[in-house]
Amino acid sequence: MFDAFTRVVSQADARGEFLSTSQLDALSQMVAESNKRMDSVNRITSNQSTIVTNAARALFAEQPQLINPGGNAYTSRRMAACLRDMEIILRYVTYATFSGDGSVLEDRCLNGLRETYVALGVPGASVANGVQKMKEAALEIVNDRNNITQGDCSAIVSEISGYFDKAAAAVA
Ligand code: PEB
Repeated sequence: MFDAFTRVVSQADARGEFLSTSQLDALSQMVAESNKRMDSVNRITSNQSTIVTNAARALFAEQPQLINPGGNAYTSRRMAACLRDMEIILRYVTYATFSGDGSVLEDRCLNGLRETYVALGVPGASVANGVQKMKEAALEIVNDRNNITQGDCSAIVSEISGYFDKAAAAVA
């Protein structure tokens, strides 16, 4: 598991080189912009249950077969597992966002997830759809113009977006 700093250090160490100016510049930029990162994580974290619930509701409205008898989220036990899975994925997206590196998400959440879903008969494409809905909701909160000091959040938004996309692609 890396963060943005340890990843750069480990790459430089593997080559036996000092950190390059461009690496230092990129990390300085990241530090300079770190309030946006912390604020984004804080916003997603404090709205996590709303994000998960609304995304699940929208998913089941679109794909009611999931919650009908025979559907993969039918019965409270499976519904609970489904909501929990969405929450786990969102949680790892916040960890990746916080550390500025996707490896925690990849190694501890997505690795083997597709195979787990195939084995369980959980429809991966539906999970991916749910993840995309969480992405929309999360980014709306991160970008909420009524609540943030106006500024350029495009870099952090596209980084967060990439983590959700990675999660969706891993199970689709
Ligand atoms: C992954 N999900 C399920 C299981 C596991 C995971 C390991 C089996 C064990 C269990 O039931 O608890 N666990 C989860 C995860 C990590 C982890 C992401 C990462 C660290 O440790 N069913 C649907 C929807 C979707 C869904 C499309 C969006 O119809 C999910 C939610 N996951 C779902 C369901 C089950 C499950 C298990 C319904 C239960 C399946 C079953 O027991 O038949």
